[in-house]
Amino acid sequence: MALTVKVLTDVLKATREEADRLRADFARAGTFVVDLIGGPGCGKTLLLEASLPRLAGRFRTAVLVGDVATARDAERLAGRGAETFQLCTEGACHLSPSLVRVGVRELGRSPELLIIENVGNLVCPASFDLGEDVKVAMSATTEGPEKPEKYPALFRKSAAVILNKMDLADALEFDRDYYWAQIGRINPQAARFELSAKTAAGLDAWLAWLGDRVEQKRPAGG
Ligand SMILES: Nc1nc2c(ncn2[C@@H]2O[C@H](COP(=O)(O)OP(=O)(O)OP(=O)(O)O)[C@@H](O)[C@H]2O)c(=O)[nH]1
Ligand SMILES: [Mg+2]
Repeated sequence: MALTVKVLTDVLKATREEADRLRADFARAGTFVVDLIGGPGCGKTLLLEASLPRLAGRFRTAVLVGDVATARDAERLAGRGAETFQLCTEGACHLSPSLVRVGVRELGRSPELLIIENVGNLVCPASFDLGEDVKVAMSATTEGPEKPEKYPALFRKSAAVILNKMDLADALEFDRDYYWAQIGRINPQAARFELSAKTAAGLDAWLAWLGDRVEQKRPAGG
């Protein structure tokens, strides 16, 4: 039993150390890193499909897309101005810093903005540091309004919260006040965005927030 605990401890320590190394490398390169986390199908990839053409014109942008299997999301994001690599976890329900390292090694010149689309999951990805600057929590009106209360760790750790599929909110009788009241209790400092990745409504505010953060980290003269 004691041996099992020691092995587990060492694994977690190695994971933390790899995240620290990634963070140091990103700091040296002036790369702003977003860990985008949300449940399966909340619209992470569609948001990136809509965002990349506008971000890529402004910043050297790269994307690492995490999924248990398939390269479908990376295929959807191809040709949108950002270097994109698919990371397959082959069963794991979250990305690890060591798998992110594999993706980072594939990147060409250091990006100014790196977006990591994590595996669709509201629980496990919240517990893993990938060396990112910010986690961004995403949920959708189709998932119901109680997600922040039921999965508080993710919403507590995130610098921004995106509520997607607002184009469906009326049909679903989605209770927006209830949704944001939970965020107000769990993480009142979080930036809040309501948008539709499908219609692009609300996209400007999200891109402005993100762009400001990338600018702040960009090396002088970069
Ligand atoms: N109506 C509507 N549909 C959306 C919106 N955003 C995404 N969708 C649809 O929702 C489905 C899932 O979207 P994805 O972008 O694949 O979701 P995801 O979060 O990347 O999913 P995983 O990578 O599997 O976790 C697709 O059919 C999208 O077209 C939206 O704002 N409005
Ligand atoms: Mg996706």
